[in-house]
Amino acid sequence: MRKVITYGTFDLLHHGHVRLLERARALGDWLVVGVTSDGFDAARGKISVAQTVAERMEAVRATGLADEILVEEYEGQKIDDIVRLGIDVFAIGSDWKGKFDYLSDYCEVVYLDRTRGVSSTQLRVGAHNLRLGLIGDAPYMRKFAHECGQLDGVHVVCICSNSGYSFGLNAGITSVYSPRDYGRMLDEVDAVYVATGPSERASHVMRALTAGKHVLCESPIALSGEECKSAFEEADSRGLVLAEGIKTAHSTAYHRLKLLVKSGRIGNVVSVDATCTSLRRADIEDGRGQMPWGSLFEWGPTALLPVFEMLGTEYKSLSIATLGASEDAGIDGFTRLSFVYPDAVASVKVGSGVKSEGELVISGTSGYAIVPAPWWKTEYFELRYEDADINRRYFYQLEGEGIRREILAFARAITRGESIQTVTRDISMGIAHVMGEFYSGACVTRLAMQEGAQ
Ligand code: C2G
Repeated sequence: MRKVITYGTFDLLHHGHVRLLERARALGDWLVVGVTSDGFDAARGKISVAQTVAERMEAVRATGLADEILVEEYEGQKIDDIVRLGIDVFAIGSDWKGKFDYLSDYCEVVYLDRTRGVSSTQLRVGAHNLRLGLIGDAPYMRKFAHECGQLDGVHVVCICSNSGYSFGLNAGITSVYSPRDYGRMLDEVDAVYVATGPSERASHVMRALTAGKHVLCESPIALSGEECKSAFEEADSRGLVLAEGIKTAHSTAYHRLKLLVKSGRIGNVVSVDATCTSLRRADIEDGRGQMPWGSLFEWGPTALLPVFEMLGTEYKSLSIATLGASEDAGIDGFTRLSFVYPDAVASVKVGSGVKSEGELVISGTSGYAIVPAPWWKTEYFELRYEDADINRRYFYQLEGEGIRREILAFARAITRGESIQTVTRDISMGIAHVMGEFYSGACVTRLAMQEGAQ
């Protein structure tokens, strides 16, 4: 018996896939089809797959063309499968021409012509085709626009910013408005990404919502709990998606760490200590960025995320010490937040123009988790114990610093009604409340910061 094998994602199965399977089957007497696992696709950067592996396998089974179906889970598995199953022919579409020649050491390799005019990408675009407008001047908006370009069906059509002209041209965006014309931009889009400064952000969110547009807003959404609450109430009353953007929340390593801690792998959590700093002020001075924001506004939400996710938002007390902030709150250079919970403590340190070890440590009653710097975009963490023999290291690939997954979750929330599980309302409210405490001056000790000779 001549055995043939082929592999693929087979997302939203279409006649191009079916023709491929028919021709592969005709090459022998028995066809094995390897369907990629969700994790394997994510690892090879294919994250906008619409269906789960179970749905995709069912679609392949329903064609009646596969004699055997298996899941492809890891790089190199093709060799394992070919040897283990005694495969005679490996067949794959011509878009892979040359890429699998190395398999000819194990069996015959055949490239079959790809069917023109149909693709999963095209079908996915039909499923969600989102016109997105960006407003703000943050340097990372360029990265954001780039990541949108990596996804099917999400199109940045215009930008509203003071520095938008050159940025817009670079990103290939045709409509560029000044912030005065925000209303005109809103007319052109289905959804907005808001990354403006502290004093304007909440009003930009509100204007978009009242114009009936979905919003993805960099965290913090607002500078007080009440403002944040009314933004969510506005979104709910209009049936719109309002998502708070913290890219770390979409990082696979961070998410897995959270699951391990929640399942008790380090015992009860007694302390969460998160530090995030950058010297980005230097970039601002040489014109590469322009964020006259304080460190708490810039870094606070990211650093607060693990605190609120591990310990909740019901702390007993909060005290804030800040260096370099002017009396009207504004531009802090370094800020430390100390939380006391009924049975735990937490500390957050953030700095702009200050450098420290940007790590995350979660201490528990049986061990601790450590995420080395820069923990907010890590691909790696460790669980450590008194007995070092049982320490474990975990690695996960991070595509696009989590931004790509963040955009995808937002797009899916709009087009498919999927709820966003990453940054919950509770956390959004907790972050806005901390911002409120800081900007109102409650529980804040202000210290002068010495100007360093840089
Ligand atoms: N295909 C085709 N014609 C199309 C679209 C796809 O012949 N119009 C073929 C592809 O060439 C591939 C198979 O259908 O052989 C499955 O395609 P995808 O689902 O896009 O999977 P792919 O990403 O190509 O995965 O390990 C996975 C494999 O390397 C291939």
